[in-house]
Amino acid sequence: MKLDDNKRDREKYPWWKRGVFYQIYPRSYKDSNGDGVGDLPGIESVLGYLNNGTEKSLGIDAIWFSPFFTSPDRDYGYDVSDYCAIDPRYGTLDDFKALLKSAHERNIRVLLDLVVNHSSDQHPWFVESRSSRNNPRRDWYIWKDGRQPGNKPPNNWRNHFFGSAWTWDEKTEQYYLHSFLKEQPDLNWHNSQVREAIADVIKYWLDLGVDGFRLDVPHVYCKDKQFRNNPPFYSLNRNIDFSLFKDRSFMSNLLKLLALPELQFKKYNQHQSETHSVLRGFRKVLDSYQDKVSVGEIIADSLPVIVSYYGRENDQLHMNFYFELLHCRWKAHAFRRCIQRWENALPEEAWPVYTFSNHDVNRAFSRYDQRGRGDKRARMLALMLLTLRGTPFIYYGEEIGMKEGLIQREQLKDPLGIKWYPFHRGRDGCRTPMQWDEGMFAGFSSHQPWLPLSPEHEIRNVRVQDEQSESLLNFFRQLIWLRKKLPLIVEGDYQTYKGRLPSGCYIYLRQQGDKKIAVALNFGKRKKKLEQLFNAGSVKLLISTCPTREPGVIAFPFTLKGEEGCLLELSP
Ligand code: TEU
Repeated sequence: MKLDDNKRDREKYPWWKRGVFYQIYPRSYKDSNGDGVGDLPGIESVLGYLNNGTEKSLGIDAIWFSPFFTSPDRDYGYDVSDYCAIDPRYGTLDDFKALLKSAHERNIRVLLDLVVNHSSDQHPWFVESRSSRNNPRRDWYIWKDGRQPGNKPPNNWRNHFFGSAWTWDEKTEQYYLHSFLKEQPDLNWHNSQVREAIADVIKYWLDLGVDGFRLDVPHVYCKDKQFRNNPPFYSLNRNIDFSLFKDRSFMSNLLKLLALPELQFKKYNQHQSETHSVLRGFRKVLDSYQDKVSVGEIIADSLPVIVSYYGRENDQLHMNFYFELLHCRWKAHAFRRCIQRWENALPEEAWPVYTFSNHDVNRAFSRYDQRGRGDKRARMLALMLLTLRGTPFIYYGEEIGMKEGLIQREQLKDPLGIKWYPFHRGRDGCRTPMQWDEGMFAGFSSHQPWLPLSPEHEIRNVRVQDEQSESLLNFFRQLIWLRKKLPLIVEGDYQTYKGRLPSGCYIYLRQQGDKKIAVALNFGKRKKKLEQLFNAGSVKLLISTCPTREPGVIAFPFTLKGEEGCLLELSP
């Protein structure tokens, strides 16, 4: 049967390729019951801000929620003790159903965070598993005898947060494996019952109407069956693409170096080939429903390795994050190369995802805020995020230019910060409460929030920026709604401008048939003159990051201001 054009387009560009995604960290979005912690009814009460169907709202199409499942919060939700229950601090299952219904009524899809490399040590599965060596669930986690002599840990694997990946259990006299905290024991993905149990979790939420999942560290699921020691970091046998390092910021490279206390190349405890079969299994479950999606948090220093998780002809994850973009230096050529690399690495059927911030890294605004340049740069980032070829993920608060929170040592919550302070202040700074207004608690809560507000919340908030036509918030809104009117932002090819350009400029073209738009970005502080662009006959400015620049037809030579980005429509 021949598909009509519309249907074929819908299949080639389903909702998750067209949509703009938004990540919410539920603890910090909106508190409805005055306990200083965000919750589901709170989120439901502000859905209209995300999308009310008009250009006065952000126009968000899908939300990814960081975990709100029952959790002892040793890793703030990333240690789940019941995959099918809502933690009472966030609300009830009925609250979730109501939130999902309201979101769907607003055409907002909902993605949950599937954290199944590990569970919490309080999960009944682990409680059973550790209760005795012959408990039927013993093999659901990874237990090993100590190495003799001396009863040392079974091998040299280290966890991602520092220290051995093995913890001794006094009662049953064996070690269990944890790739993160000792309160986050790793599930045994070689056990078929575990696979079935997690498939049931996935089905449980899909049956309730959830639209998909973000997958936490899927590359860590399967481990070497022989538990071989990892080779030292400097061994040659490594999947590292050193060219990636030259486009990363100094801080990112430094942190990478500081993370070397792991001092090993994680050859045997991540990126094992069996993991691909787990993901193919997930995909089959998702595909047995309609219109579901998965996005993976694959971390690797090699793009072919990341790309392998899309599977053959995309039979694994629908999308994978591209974290290189979160580490890029503020240089035109760094961004150009970084994006081109991803474009080159992806097979045709694999769909890109872009994001500049999430709950694990310093907020993009502050990363690029050197000498107070954050405001201009945040607008350029927004322009890139919403016009590159791929699905954009906005991190809550990014749209109002929220800054990284300044968290004192005694206020730290994140175990990573508590462990590493002052070398690494942890991840609390990017998880501070959403800023709704200039009130004492920023309209987030009526009570002292669980983390302090980030700086300048008096101006960096929704209420104030809603009223200013030139605010970052209104720039995001304009861009997102413009994007919806220009299908070629989704469907068009991506191509870097290869002609002569003034230094510090990066220009890319998005093209579909004879329709073309170009994005011209000046990363430098000084103005730059463009002589011509892609031999276009006439060029219309659709939107500029510079609020005083009027849209309309432009003539060449055209001068880009310092740290200005323009979205241009080209005609023959
Ligand atoms: O992150 C995986 C991960 O490796 C990062 O946490 C990284 O090591 C860390 O941010 C260093 O800066 C995922 C989640 O996104 C993270 O929040 C969880 O803590 C982690 O998994 C464990 O579930």
